[in-house]
Amino acid sequence: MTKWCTLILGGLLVCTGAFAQEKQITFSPFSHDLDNNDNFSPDGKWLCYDTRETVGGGIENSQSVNMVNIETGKEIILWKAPESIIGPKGSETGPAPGIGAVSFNHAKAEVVFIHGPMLEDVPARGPYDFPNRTGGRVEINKPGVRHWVDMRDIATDRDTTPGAHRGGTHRHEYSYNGNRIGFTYNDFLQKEYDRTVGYMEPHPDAPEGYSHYFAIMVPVVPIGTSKPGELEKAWGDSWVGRDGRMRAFIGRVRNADGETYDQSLFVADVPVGVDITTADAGSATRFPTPPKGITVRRLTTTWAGPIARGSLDGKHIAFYGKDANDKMQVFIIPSDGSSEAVQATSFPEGADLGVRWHPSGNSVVCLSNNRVAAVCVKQGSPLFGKHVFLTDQDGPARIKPVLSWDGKTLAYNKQVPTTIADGSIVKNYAGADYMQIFTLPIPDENGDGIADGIGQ
Ligand SMILES: [Ca+2]
Repeated sequence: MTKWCTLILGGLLVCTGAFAQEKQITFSPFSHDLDNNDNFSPDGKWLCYDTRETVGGGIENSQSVNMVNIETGKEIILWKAPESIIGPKGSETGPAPGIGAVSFNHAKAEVVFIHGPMLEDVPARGPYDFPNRTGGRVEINKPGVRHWVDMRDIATDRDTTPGAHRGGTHRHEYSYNGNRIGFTYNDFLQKEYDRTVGYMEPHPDAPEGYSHYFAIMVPVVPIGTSKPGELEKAWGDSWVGRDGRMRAFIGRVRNADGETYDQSLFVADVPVGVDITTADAGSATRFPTPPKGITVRRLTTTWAGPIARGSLDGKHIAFYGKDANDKMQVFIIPSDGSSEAVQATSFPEGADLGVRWHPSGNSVVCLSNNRVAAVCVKQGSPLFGKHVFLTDQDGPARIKPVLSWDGKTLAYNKQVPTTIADGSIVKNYAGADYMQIFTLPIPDENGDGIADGIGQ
C-alpha cells in the first residue's frame, strides 16, 4: 500500500494509507440510523435503518424503518405507523409508538425491529418505554404489512400466557440460520428485576396472532438480592455461531464477598433440542424462568462491557475490556472458555463502541478516535492484534459500523449537512445535521478476511 507522510504542527510525523473513498449512500432530509445491527441484506444490496432523531429524540420518536439500495440509493419505507405522538419520553400520553433498531434476517427476506404501542393502545398500555415494546416484522417484498412477533401480556389476575412476556423486548437479532431471535428484555410486572437476555422461536404453540414463542434465557434475581456468583442483570448480548446455540452477554454478578459486584463476560448455551415450551412465563409475583436444558457459563473475571459479539464460526467472542491504562480495548476469547482472553487492540485513545466481526473470523472492525480500523484476530497469525485504519479521522464522528455478509463492504453513520432541492441546508428537530449512511469497500485483495495493509 502506498503511504503518505505529512509533517504537521508540533513536529509529529503522521503516516496514513491511501484510503479507499467513502461513499455517501443516503441524502434524503431525515435521519438514517444503522444502530450497529445486522443492517445488510443477505445479498449485500440493501441496508436497513430507522429514522430516530428526525422529529424527536431516540427510538421512541423514530417513525419508520426503511431500507436503501446501496447501488442506486433508492429508499423504501418498510413500515411506518399510521400515526405517531412525538415528544420526550416520560409523559403519560407519549411518545408512541416508537419504531426502530432494525435487523435483517439472513435466512429469509424480512426484517425485525422494536415496536412500541400503537396509539389506540396507549390508554391501556401507556406510551413507549423499555418494558413496553415488542418485536415487529416486515417481509421486504411486502412493505407496509407488519406482523407481530412476540406477545405482551400484563394481566395480574392470572398466570402470564405461555409463550408471551410481560414487558419489553429489544435489540432483536436473528440467528444466522433464522431459527431463533435473541434480544434483551425488561419486565413490566416485576420492576424489582433488571434487564436480562431472552430468545424466541417460531412455534405452533406461539400465542395466537404472534409468530414467535418467548422465553428468557438467563435467570436473574431481584436487584440487590444476589448471593455470590448470582446474576442481577444480563445485557450486551449477541449470537455466537450460526444456529443460535450460544449467546454471549455481559453479566452483573455478585462477588464472593457478598457485597460488591463484577461485570464480566458470560455465555448461555441453548442446545438445538431445547423445548422452549418448558419455560415458565411467570405471573405478577413469579418471574419468568428459562426452558429446561439451558446453561450459563462465566468466561472472564475482569471488567467486560458494554457489548459482546460472537464470530460466525462460533469459535470466538469479541468484547470490550480495559487495558493497563484503563482504556477500553477489544479482547478476543474462545467461546468454549479453553483459554484466557487476549487483548487484540492497543489504541492509545482506546476502542470505541461498535465492534463487528468479519464473516471470515479472521478480523474485526472497530472504531478509535473517529477512525474505522480493521484488526487481525486470526489465531496463530503473526498479524494478530495488528490493525490498519480504513478511514482518516477528519470530520463528523463515524459511528455504528456494520459489515456485509460477504465481508467486502463496510457501512457506517455520519451526521453531515443535508441539502434539499432549492439548495438550502436542512436540520433535524434539534437543529443538528441528519444522520446519513456511508459505505467503504474493505481492501482485501487475496480475500482472506485480513484487510490489506495490516502489518505493513
Ligand atoms: Ca487480505
